Amino acid sequence: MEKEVKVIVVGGDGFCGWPTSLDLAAQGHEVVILDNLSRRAIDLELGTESLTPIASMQDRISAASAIGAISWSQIDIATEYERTRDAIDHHRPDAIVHFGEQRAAPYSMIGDRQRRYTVDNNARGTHNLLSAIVEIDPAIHLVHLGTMGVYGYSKEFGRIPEGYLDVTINSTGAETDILYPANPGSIYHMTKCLDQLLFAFYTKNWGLRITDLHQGIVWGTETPLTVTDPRLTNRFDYDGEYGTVLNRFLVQAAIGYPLTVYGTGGQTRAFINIRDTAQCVRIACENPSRDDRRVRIFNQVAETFGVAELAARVAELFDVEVRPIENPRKELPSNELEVENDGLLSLGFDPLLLTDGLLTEVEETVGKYRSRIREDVILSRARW
Ligand code: NAD
Ligand code: USQ
Repeated sequence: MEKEVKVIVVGGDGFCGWPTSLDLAAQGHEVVILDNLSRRAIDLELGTESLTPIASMQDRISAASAIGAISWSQIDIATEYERTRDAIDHHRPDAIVHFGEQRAAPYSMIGDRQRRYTVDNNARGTHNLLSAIVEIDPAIHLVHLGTMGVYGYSKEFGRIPEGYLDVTINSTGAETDILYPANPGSIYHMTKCLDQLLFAFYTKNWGLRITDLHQGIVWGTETPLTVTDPRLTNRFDYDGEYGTVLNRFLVQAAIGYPLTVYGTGGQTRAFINIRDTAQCVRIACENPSRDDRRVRIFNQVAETFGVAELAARVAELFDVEVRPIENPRKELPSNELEVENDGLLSLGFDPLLLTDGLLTEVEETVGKYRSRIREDVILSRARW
C-alpha cells in the first residue's frame, strides 16, 4: 500500500465526495470532511430529493467508522474563512481534496440569485482554501475537482491536452505552451475557469503544489463500499438541474418516460464512472504533484460518447422510447471530442468502461427506488 496520508475532503457529503472519502479511509488514509450541507439545502430549495434515501451526515459518519478513520465538521469554506483556516491548521493535512462547489450548470443559469450564489460560493471557497494553505503550510497538496467544460468540448485545437496547449508565436516563431484557452458554457463552468487562474497565480507566487482534475460527466451511483451499509448509500440525482445525462436516462427508462435528448443529441462528452472518481482522486492524493512552478492538470475521464448514442443504447437495452426535446441550453448542436488522459493512466488509473452489464447494475439500483421517482422534477427549469 502507498504511504498513509491525512486528507481533508471539502464537499465530502456530496455525490463524488462521499464515495471518495470512504475509498480513501478504506485504504488506511485519515479523512476529515468539511461540508456545509448546502447540497441538501438546495434540494429543499428546488423541491427535489436524491433518488436513493441518504442518511444524515451524523449517521453516515457513525456507519463509516467500520471502514476507517473519518470525521467531519459543518463548515462553509466560502463564508467562514477563520473556521476553515483553523480547521486546516488543527488537522495539518498532507492533502486537501476540494469538491466543495456548486456544481450544476443548469442551476447556475436559473436566474440572478443562482448566478450570484454560484460565483460567490465557488470563487470565494477556492480562494479561501488557497489563502489558508499559504498561511498554514504551502507544502499542503491541493487536489481540486475541475471540469472538462473549461476547454469547451471542441476539436478546434485537436485532441484536448491535459491543461496546456503547445503554441507557436507568429511574430517571433517561439514555441511555448499556454493554459488551454478557457471556453465555458455556463456560469458554473465559468467559475472553474476562474479557479484555474487562482491556481496559476498561487503556484507562481507561493509555489503551492496543486493538482487540478478536469473531470468528465460522472455516472453510476454506488461503489463497493457504499453498498456495505444502508447508511453509506450514495446520493443519486435525476432532476433537470442536478441529474447528469446518463443517470437521468436510466431513471427515465425505469418509468418508461421517453428519454430527454436535448436538440439533436449530437453533443459528445467525456464520461467517468463514480467508482473511478474515487480511484483517480485517491491516486492523485497518493502521488502528490512535485511541481511547485505550475499547476499539474490531469483529465479525469474514461471515454467519450455522443448523447444520442447513449440514448440509443439505453433505449435498446431497456425498451424505452427516445423523444428529442428543444435544447434548453446554448451549446453546439454537435461536436467531436478527443481527450488525453495519460497523466492518471501513467499513475495506475485503470478505467471502467461503460458496458451493458454496468448499465444494468445501475438500473437495478434505480429499480429498487422506482416508487420514489417523481416525473415532475425531470424537465429542466433553466433556459439559456
Ligand atoms: P455535489 O453537489 O453532490 O457535492 C458538492 C458538495 O460540496 C456538497 O456536499 C455541498 O454541500 C458541498 N459544498 C458546496 N459548497 C460548499 C461550501 N462553500 N463549503 C463547504 N461545502 C460546500 O457535487 P458532486 O457531483 O459531488 O461534484 C463534486 C465536484 O466535482 C464539484 O466541484 C464538481 O464541479 C466536480 N465535478 C462533478 C461532476 C459530476 O458529474 N457530478 C463532473 C465533473 C466535475
Ligand atoms: N443532456 C441531454 N438530455 C438531458 C440532460 C443533458 O441531452 O436530459 C445533454 C446536455 O445538453 C449536454 C450533455 O447532455 O450536452 C451533458 O449534460 P449533463 O447535464 O450531463 O452535464 P453538464 O451540464 O455538462 O455537467 C456535468 C456536471 C458538472 C461537470 C460536467 C463535466 O453536473 O459538474 O463539470 O458534467 S463536463 O460536461 O465534462 O464538463
